[in-house]
Amino acid sequence: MKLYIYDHCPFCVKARMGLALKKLPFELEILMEGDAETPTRMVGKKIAPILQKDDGSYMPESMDIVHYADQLKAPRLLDGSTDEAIEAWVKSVWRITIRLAVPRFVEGDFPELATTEAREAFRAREIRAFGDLDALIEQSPEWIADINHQLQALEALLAAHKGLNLADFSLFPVLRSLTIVEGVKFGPLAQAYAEHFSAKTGVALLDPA
Ligand SMILES: N[C@@H](CCC(=O)N[C@@H](CS)C(=O)NCC(=O)O)C(=O)O
Repeated sequence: MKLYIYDHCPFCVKARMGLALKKLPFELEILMEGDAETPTRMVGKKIAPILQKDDGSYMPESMDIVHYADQLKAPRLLDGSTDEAIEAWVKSVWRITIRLAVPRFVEGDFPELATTEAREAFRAREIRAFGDLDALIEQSPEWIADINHQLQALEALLAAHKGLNLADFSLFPVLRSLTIVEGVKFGPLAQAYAEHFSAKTGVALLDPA
């Protein structure tokens, strides 16, 4: 199987988690930002992640990929259960997480941005989605303070979180995205959690920028 991703993309992290935690053999292929043709040929639009299955067919949608991977071989990792408190936490921080991460992703050292054309295409699509990226940077201090406050509350949720469930596919991508934000401070449980999933999945944490 081949998984097409953008390295920065939190949805792609979910798919990478699904395949890696199942210990399935797969090739990781970077789609270049600015290359609309390749994903459009595969699934009809510019999107990542995309899984190319062993039969050659293509599957988009991160959680579809996770569930597909989970049924490929025993034992099942997921039984449909989740951790509602962690899901609610992720929901509450998603909006500012993405606004903190995006302007830093645009400047980041990611393989999908390795050409000037790719980086400018990515910048243009994020400006279309989020408006002025400098304004997001200017708002960062208040958002970082908010996130750090929320991260303190996450510690108790992680202390109560046992085993793997669907909430992990929401939480790890968000924490990994936050590792690019200088000044964001994980508590000890969040730090251990992020390092655990990074080691288990091969998804590297990011350098603060
Ligand atoms: N619902 C999709 C969302 C995937 C998604 O939004 N991916 C972004 C990258 S983070 C994307 O490909 N956006 C379209 C683009 O590049 O223009 C999933 O969970 O896989």
